[in-house]
Amino acid sequence: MAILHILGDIWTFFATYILQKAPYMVGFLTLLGYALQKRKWYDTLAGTLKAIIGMLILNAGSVGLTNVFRPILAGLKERFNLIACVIDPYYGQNAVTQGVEEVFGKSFSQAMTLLLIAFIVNILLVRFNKITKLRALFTTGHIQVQQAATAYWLIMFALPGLLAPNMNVAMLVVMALILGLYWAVGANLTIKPMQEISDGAGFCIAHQQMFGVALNYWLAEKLFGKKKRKDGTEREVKKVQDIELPGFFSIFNDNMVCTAILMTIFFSAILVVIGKPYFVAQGTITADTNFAWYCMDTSLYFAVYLAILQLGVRIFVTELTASFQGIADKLLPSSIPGVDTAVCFGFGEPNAITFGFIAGLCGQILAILALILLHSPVLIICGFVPVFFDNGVFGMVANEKGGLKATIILPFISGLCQVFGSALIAGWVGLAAYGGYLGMWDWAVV
Ligand code: ASC
Repeated sequence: MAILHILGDIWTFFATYILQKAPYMVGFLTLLGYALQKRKWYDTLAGTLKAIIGMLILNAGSVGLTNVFRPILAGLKERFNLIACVIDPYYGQNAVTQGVEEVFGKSFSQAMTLLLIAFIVNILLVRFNKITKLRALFTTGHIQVQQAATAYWLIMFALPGLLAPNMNVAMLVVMALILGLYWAVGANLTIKPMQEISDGAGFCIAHQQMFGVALNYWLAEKLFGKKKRKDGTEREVKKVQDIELPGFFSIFNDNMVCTAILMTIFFSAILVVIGKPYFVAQGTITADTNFAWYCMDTSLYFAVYLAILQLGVRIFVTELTASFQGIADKLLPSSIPGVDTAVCFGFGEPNAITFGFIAGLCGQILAILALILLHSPVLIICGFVPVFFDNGVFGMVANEKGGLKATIILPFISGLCQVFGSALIAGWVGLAAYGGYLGMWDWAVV
């Protein structure tokens, strides 16, 4: 019995501090990979530390972006007293935790067990990749927790038969199979696009828009990519980086400057709509703060955190992919690590991220206006995470395959889909009543 107790404690520790914390999960995999390659202990230590620190830096960038810009978008809801559902992973998780007992009479305490079984399903699917053809291993625990929460709700809604008291085990097994399959298949779909963007860096995406990445990559090539015309000439693909802007506009070729200027215009407009009194009431600024300066200062942080995030990627990706060879050679043949979507922001054309974000935000705002005009019973508020992390990566793959036009049009359409899809699902399954829905592309559309 004591041994079971100890094993239980080890599992709880692993689940809490490693599996759910992406930097330490990546560190753990790096350690394991180098150990399997029998590297010298001090090289293993150095590589593991770099992997963890690189991921922590990436996190600092992505948390910074989210912390500064999420309250601004959510501020629209409070400022105008809207009863609306915010599409954001954290609001979504909150909504599930709050409502699940009331609606289904179940608590979410089985989440960790669900996570473990689903992760094992993912590992098995990859282990037997000769049959399954699936090679991607999920390493992003915080994403797995958010998805486990939303999947828990959606599956109970769709299969109410599983709610019977004697169906507990069946319910967990069904959920774990569906989630584990989604992780393995979804991440696998991103292998080709990510190899192309990163010149074969050896990772894929384990996040919340994997089907979206595959679809946008495919659409960009089909609709905007290179094509032989009837007269034998080839349709040119003009990528974001191919555009030589003249005079003053040439400063937009520099990603930091481009991001800073565009975000200052966009976020200042939103901040002005919300108005200074709201931020004074929130205690963010005082009555004598110069509001124009505040708008500029806040907006510039977009470029700052994006640069931090990209630095983190450069530090950890090499370590993870070099060490993962050990895992792919010894434990899971031909496997590839699936990482946070922000990792691809360290590769490819950085301005494509900014364009994708802005186009996606325009799509979302237009869709929200349509919901208001059509008197939709569910109103949606943009969440920063879906609008930025989904559409940023869509912009990137669209640019790679279809150039500038694809970089603007595809994320714009994605923005529409995120809002309309989330309004439909969140309203239908009853999550909108609890104020939030996950809202990331796969979970709004697929
Ligand atoms: C998400 C989520 C985050 C971000 C982050 C992006 O879906 O929950 O915290 O995206 O993973 O780097």
